[in-house]
Amino acid sequence: MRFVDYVKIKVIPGKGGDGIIAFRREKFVPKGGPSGGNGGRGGSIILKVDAQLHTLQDIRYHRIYKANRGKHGEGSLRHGKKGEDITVKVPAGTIVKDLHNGEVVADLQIDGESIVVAQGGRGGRGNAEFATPTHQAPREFEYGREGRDRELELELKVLADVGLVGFPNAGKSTLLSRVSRAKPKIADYPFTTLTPNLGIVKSGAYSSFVMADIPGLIEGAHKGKGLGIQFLKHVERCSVLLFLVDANDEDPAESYRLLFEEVKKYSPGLIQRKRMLAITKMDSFVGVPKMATFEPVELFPISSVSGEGLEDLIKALSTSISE
Ligand SMILES: Nc1nc2c(ncn2[C@@H]2O[C@H](COP(=O)(O)OP(=O)(O)OP(=O)(O)O)[C@@H](O)[C@H]2O)c(=O)[nH]1
Ligand SMILES: [Mg+2]
Repeated sequence: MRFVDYVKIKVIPGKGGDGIIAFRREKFVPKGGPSGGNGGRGGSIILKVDAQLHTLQDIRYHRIYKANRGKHGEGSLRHGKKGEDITVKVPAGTIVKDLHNGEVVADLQIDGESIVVAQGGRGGRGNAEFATPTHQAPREFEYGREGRDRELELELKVLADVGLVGFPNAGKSTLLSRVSRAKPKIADYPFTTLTPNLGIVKSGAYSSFVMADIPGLIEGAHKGKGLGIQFLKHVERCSVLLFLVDANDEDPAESYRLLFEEVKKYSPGLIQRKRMLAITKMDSFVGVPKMATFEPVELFPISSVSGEGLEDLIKALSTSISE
């Protein structure tokens, strides 16, 4: 399973501006030539990849995109202005489908890549364009064309950037709820989380990353014990594994070693990922937890209750994701 995000949108391109009929007026020339300008093209709707985005969340709140029409032509051969295009930012990995025929319109993968999904209507020609040597005072002109509305489905396979790994009750879901808008179930007993939760963590004005909270691991997990292990494969493509150990554990360093071993036995590749260790629930712990770990790992004492250490943690996660 990957996390799949869907959203349906409607795109309405602008109509083209009309061409017009006009004739030049000049001093001493009773009837000048045709001078009606063309209408401008209507605005188009464009989808463009923005690598800063990780979900379709923003689009979920704004589902109809309508571009303005082109301006009509004017006299003196002035053409109407083009309607402004609307650019909708989407995350990399967005697949665009036409809802009417199910056809895949685009598979947008690369930052900056863009596609016109609804072309603005063509502007109509003004009468000047219809002039020929034998037809010098044309009265023909065209109206602007309509663009074609479309209903699209955007699909994104979400790959989490940070995966939370910890024993049951370590405070994984609480951390996610504190640093994102996700609302996972939290309770004072193990195995509260049964399926993964995802949250978007804002790490700056324009940056964010995806954090995945998975069910707690238990010893023997690599042999299939418990729930958490089957979800480890979802974090396999995370850039960072954040291990969480309760400061109140008898020996937090040992808890970390056990978790490390479980993940390593499950997947030697996975444990190669960048990893960090958060010592949780620092607000409820008196003293200094034993943190001499068996391997050098970046340590973050945190509390999701008081907020202690969270800013530093997010900064560090964000930095190592962008590396
Ligand atoms: N005092 C204190 N309690 C916390 C903190 N973080 C979590 N807890 C409590 O610890 C308990 C377990 O928290 P959860 O977030 O559900 O733990 P989890 O790791 O998601 O647990 P599972 O889903 O069962 O794997 C809850 O009672 C939380 O209120 C913290 O920073 N300080
Ligand atoms: Mg949980």
